[in-house]
Amino acid sequence: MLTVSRTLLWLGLALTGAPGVRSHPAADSTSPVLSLDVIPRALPDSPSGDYAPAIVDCPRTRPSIRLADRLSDDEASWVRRRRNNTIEPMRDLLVRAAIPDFDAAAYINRVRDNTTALPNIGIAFSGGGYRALMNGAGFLTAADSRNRDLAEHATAVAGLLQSATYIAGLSGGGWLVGSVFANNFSTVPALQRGAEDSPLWRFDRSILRGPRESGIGILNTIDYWRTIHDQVSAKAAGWDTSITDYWGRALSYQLVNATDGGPAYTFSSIANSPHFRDAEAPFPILVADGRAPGERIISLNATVYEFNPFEIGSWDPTTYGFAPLRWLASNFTDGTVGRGGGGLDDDNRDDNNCVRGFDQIGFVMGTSSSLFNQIILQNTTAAAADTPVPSFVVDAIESILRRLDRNENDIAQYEPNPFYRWNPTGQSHNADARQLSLVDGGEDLQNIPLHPLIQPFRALDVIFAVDSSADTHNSWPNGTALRATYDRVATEIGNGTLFPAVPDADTFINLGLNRRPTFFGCDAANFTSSRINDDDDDDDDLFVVPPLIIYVPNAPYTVFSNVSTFQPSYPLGQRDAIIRNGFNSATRGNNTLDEEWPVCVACAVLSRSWWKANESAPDACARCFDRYCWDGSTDTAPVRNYDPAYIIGPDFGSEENAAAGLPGSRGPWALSAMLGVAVLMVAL
Ligand SMILES: *[C@@H]1O[C@H](CO)[C@@H](O)[C@H](O)[C@H]1NC(C)=O
Ligand SMILES: *[C@@H]1O[C@H](CO)[C@@H](O)[C@H](O)[C@H]1NC(C)=O
Ligand SMILES: *[C@@H]1O[C@H](CO)[C@@H](O)[C@H](O)[C@H]1NC(C)=O
Ligand SMILES: *[C@@H]1O[C@H](CO)[C@@H](O)[C@H](O)[C@H]1NC(C)=O
Ligand SMILES: *[C@@H]1O[C@H](CO)[C@@H](O)[C@H](O)[C@H]1NC(C)=O
Ligand SMILES: *[C@@H]1O[C@H](CO)[C@@H](O)[C@H](O)[C@H]1NC(C)=O
Ligand SMILES: *[C@@H]1O[C@H](CO)[C@@H](O)[C@H](O)[C@H]1NC(C)=O
Ligand SMILES: *[C@@H]1O[C@H](CO)[C@@H](O)[C@H](O)[C@H]1NC(C)=O
Ligand SMILES: *[C@@H]1O[C@H](CO)[C@@H](O)[C@H](O)[C@H]1NC(C)=O
Ligand SMILES: *[C@@H]1O[C@H](CO)[C@@H](O)[C@H](O)[C@H]1NC(C)=O
Ligand SMILES: CC(=O)N[C@H]1CO[C@H](CO)[C@@H](O)[C@@H]1O
Ligand SMILES: CC(=O)N[C@H]1CO[C@H](CO)[C@@H](O)[C@@H]1O
Repeated sequence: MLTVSRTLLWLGLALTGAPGVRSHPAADSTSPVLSLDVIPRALPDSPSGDYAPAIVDCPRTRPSIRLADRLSDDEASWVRRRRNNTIEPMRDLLVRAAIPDFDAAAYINRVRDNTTALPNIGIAFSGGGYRALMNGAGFLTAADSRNRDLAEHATAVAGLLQSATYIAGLSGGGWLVGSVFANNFSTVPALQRGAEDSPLWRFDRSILRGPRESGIGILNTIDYWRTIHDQVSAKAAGWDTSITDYWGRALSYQLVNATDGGPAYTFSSIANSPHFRDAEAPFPILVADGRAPGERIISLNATVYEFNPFEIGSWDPTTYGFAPLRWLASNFTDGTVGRGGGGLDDDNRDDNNCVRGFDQIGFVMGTSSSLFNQIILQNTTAAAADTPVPSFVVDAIESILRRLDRNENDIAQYEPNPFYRWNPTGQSHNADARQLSLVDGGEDLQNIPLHPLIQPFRALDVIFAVDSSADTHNSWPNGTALRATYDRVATEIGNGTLFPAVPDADTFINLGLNRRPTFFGCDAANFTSSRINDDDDDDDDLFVVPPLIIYVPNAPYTVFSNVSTFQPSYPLGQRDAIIRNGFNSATRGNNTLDEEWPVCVACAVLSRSWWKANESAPDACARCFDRYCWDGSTDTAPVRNYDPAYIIGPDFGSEENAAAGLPGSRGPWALSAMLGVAVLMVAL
């Protein structure tokens, strides 16, 4: 009876999120009474019920850091279930592609129980602010078989999301992935529709002004910032804060469909959401870079950290460990929490307690995109007169800057450092630092989050890399992100990762590799191939060949989607037009640019499987590979100007476009639209 009422009390507290609750120890262990199946834990999982983390009792099995010498047990068992769930969608996708002279259904049936032979798919969304979010959202729309009304046009990639094991995002791409997973694995069209009385995906209103309303009623700019300021102050009472806290909170209003941007939502609680629990969605990963103490410039030598629903950590030898994300900000020392004996600290406090709620989802998204702290900074420190950010926020940020040093304004502060005194390789840069400083995942130029996806333990066969980087003077990508990853794998910190060769920027532009999808690493035989036997008999030996990369660059299919990285707001018509442009990129204009595009995607997905089985690809695939694979040739003539023209023609199907003030809008826009029609009519 006593147990029951205590359980109910705990449940009540947990569900109402009463501030300061110290959870019953059993709650976080694998007690049969309080197992996950029984407790309907939802996403707003922070024990404070608000933005601030809270001190709680440690679970019976104390959280600890593990070596990065394998997948975590949680991930490994989750992935087993996920891969099983990808079989049917993948079969549908491959059958629909109808590769001539190839029976995809029979093939998948044959390899379904062989994890080595069954294609293992990842998707990566680059950084690039709202541009990256929107362009990536177009790809995601096409890849999601739940968008049935659009799926008939998206035959090449529809169901790719359902077939993928991993999905990674960085900075603006992380907003996309984070927003989808924070909102119960919503589809992109649902996010575009938004929600009543909610600022969800209302990018027409600047993040500086804040929303008109947020669940509870009308907000004004002062109330908005006052709420954010109060939340960050509550956290600051117990933990170090940075500008990223303000930035992440502001972002959340647009990305998380809950009152005040869901202050109690954590990244680790994605693990409790139904789609993730049932492995019906891919494994989401966000990326940030580590900044060593005293370091200013982020180079390729920076440690790359990842956040996933179970862990935060790095595969790089400079950290080589993972902490359980849920317990971030507990006092880890050399991999364990507390002195073990339940000692008291100087303030007579029990230093063996644990902390939960630090991995707030907006803070994680803000960390991955900390470069955008600039949007707040440049507009707060500028002429206060017409800035919409109220002075009390400016003052708070100024005081953080004074504390930090102005050059560190892109930083997210993680204190205590979970990797304090953790140095299994002797190569750590920050084992002695109390703080772990993380910055925007794109600052090392690896602007596509490929690092987590090329880890040999994840054994991916193919990665769709959606690149919305602003590399050229006109904010189009030129392959810099791929080159950065290629260069890094060859260095010591690359630690055995592999990546296919990619050419220089001029070649990318001269050969048009950034104006159409391009496959890199098609020929597996071009790598010295061998196999790491992991000494068990479950057929998941690691092949020492990198995944095939399907590079999907942002290009002007139907709209000039090269909007400036720091543009703070977008009319909804422009938002939707850029998303459609990304859709047209993923589908080659609904196959109008290449009716064999679905065959070519299917060939790329199966390519590594055929190679592993020593089988040759069907003839139709050879034609695809001729067309889409980079064949190693270069054209390094210096590019003076890269001003790509429409690949399809202006997206005049929507009147919003013309109204949205897009580049070349109104007069010229309408004119080019009419010209487009004329050209089409002549062509027909
Ligand atoms: C694989 O998925 C099927 C449903 O698609 C299910 O019936 C089966 O139990 C699953 N197998 C495993 C090992 O999870
Ligand atoms: C989440 O999505 C699932 C499946 O689409 C749905 O059944 C469930 O009601 C949703 N949950 C919430 C809280 O919206
Ligand atoms: C947003 O939340 C509202 C209220 O909970 C819900 O009805 C709606 O489906 C949600 N929309 C999305 C896109 O998550
Ligand atoms: C990166 O680290 C290597 C040694 O590990 C060093 O030789 C190189 O100079 C470093 N590069 C930069 C840019 O710090
Ligand atoms: C962590 O250690 C610091 C410094 O000793 C202490 O102030 C803090 O209370 C500890 N936190 C917890 C949750 O025990
Ligand atoms: C390619 O992009 C990089 C930045 O990522 C830029 O410095 C370089 O000038 C660009 N080169 C060309 C030819 O566009
Ligand atoms: C976008 O690219 C076009 C050329 O392709 C260029 O004319 C335009 O100025 C660019 N817009 C931005 C914002 O850079
Ligand atoms: C392709 O189909 C989608 C979905 O119907 C549509 O929005 C888009 O405009 C089409 N693209 C072209 C180039 O017609
Ligand atoms: C699984 O597939 C791999 C690669 O094709 C092959 O080497 C291995 O023999 C297969 N295992 C079984 C049990 O068929
Ligand atoms: C094959 O590998 C070599 C050596 O890494 C590289 O230079 C070449 O570009 C690669 N070819 C292709 C087509 O990737
Ligand atoms: C709303 C606003 O003032 N936005 C400005 C913030 O700062 C950037 C960079 O200086 C400007 O481009 C925005 O217009
Ligand atoms: C393949 C490879 O080189 N792996 C190394 C990665 O780093 C750890 C820690 O330094 C080594 O133990 C691995 O051998």
